[in-house]
Amino acid sequence: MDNKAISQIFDEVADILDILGKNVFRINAYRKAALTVLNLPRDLRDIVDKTPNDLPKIPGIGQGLKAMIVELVQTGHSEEHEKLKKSIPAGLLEILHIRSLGPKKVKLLHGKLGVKSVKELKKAAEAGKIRELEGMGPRSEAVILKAIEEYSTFSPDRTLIGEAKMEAIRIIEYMKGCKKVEKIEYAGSLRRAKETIGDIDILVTVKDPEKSHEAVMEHFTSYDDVLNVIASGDTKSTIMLISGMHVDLRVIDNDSFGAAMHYFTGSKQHNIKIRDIAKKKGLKVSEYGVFKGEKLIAGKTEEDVFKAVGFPYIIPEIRRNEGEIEYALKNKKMPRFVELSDIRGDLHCHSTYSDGKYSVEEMTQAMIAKGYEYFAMTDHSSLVGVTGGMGTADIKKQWKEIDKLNKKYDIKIFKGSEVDILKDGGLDFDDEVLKELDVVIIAAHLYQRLDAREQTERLITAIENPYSTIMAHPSGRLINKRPPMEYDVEKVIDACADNGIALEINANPMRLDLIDRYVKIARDKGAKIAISTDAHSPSQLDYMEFGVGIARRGWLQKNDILNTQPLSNLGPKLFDTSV
Ligand code: DGT
Ligand code: CA
Ligand code: CA
Repeated sequence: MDNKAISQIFDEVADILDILGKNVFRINAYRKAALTVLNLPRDLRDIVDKTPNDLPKIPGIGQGLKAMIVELVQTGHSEEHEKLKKSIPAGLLEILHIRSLGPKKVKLLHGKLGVKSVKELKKAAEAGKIRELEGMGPRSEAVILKAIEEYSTFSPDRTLIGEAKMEAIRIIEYMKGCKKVEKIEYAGSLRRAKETIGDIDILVTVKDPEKSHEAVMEHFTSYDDVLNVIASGDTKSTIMLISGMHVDLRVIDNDSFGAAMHYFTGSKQHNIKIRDIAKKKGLKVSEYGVFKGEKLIAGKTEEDVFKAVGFPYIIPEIRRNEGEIEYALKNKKMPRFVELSDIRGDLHCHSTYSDGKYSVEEMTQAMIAKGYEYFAMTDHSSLVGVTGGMGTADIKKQWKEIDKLNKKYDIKIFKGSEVDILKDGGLDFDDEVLKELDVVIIAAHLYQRLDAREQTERLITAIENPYSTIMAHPSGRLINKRPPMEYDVEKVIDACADNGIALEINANPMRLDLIDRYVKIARDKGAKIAISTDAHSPSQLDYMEFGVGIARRGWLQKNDILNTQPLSNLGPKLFDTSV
């Protein structure tokens, strides 16, 4: 169990205590501990296992909670937590996921109306019962109904790709510790770079197939983070991790590995279509290979499989039966899609000048460590008050710092800002500041719930501002947490294309915004794309791979993207360019 999981449990305990109306100090102790644990630079597993004497040194966490940390690390659960969970209806914790509802309101709804689940909540709201409660009214009732509707579009049982990828890498590293394992790869939706992942699919080949299956499966089911072994067989096992994720492991024959990779990478729709086309040619495609009659004619590699059925290699990210098969048949050759190694800079990041945790110099060094030629320093403007943005004096101070760093280091730092879009479409810096900036990222953090017509107009006004350069996270959604803003997306993309504004693919796994479908539309309409991490710390620069995944899902090639260009193509101001 990692720090994040432990932090979530502390938060959940605080929520339950809050719903139960328990002592505020106790509730706050859990809340504070949740934050401390989340921001801890060291992994708690490491501390508990290797240097338990460091545990008492963590500030702000009492004795009892430290014991709970040890219990969580060593057993994967806590008795106190389990006991508390049983003391309230399970549906109440689910209601907490609905926007606008915290523990206090959940307690009220449960206490006064007997609401125990999202379904019952909806019924109560529709019956007009919520408006009658103290502190509520017709407006809060309408907000709750809208929030329930949003919630129904989320899939809370799916994991964000960032988290799933980390779990997959960890378990693959662990499996490599088993001497019998030869090849090991992940397949499924993770390989297709889908934004959320149902379960992780891992395929292996083994040495001495006759007698190794058992050892490999034994190793797999003994993994540290296993909560349950769901199924355990000779060629396939499924485990459930402490994080709640399921992992399938399959042992595959060497001669079938490519066919199995193709089959288990999916998508299912893609597989079905390929199989149908093969059938018309008198071939049979399965997870074991491509067969002509009884004879295996391909299976070792995915390339072989595609070739045997008459296809060029199709990258996993676009295997969705959404035109890739027709394209491949018609053109006999696929485009070369953008790759992570094509990225030469990052055009959106934060420092201590706004809500980042690291100085401009530390971010600069991190960008250099990534091997980048350039990056844009883009702290928030002041309107995002909660996060502490920059006023005019702050940004001028930052420019001086950037000038110095540009001399000191061998990387180009663009002066930028993530400038908030005001309600009327104006921007949150004066022109005097905007005209000095190399990169003006326009971002709608506030007023996300205007009606669609007003929102479209507002965004287009900001896009038409002559100083704007990139539109940040265009939909504003947070996956499984906040729905996208409502507006006419195609009109906004047209405005970006017409005004030379790049649309951002925000690579943060919580956002992945623009979505793949609109990436493709933006490209077709001739708009530029920037893939940016929006990093608030050096480690978040690694998010770039998820942004590139979305770009590939949207069929982008290197030259569709701004930050694949060499600095010499970008000019002193980012947009003196015709990429
Ligand atoms: P997920 O786990 O929901 O995020 O999505 P996937 O695509 O990883 O789906 P999963 O784990 O159920 O199965 C992995 C792949 O196996 C899937 O993408 C395609 C293949 N597959 C699974 N079931 C079938 C099936 O009934 N027919 C065909 N043709 N392929 C299947
Ligand atoms: Ca899967
Ligand atoms: Ca699966």
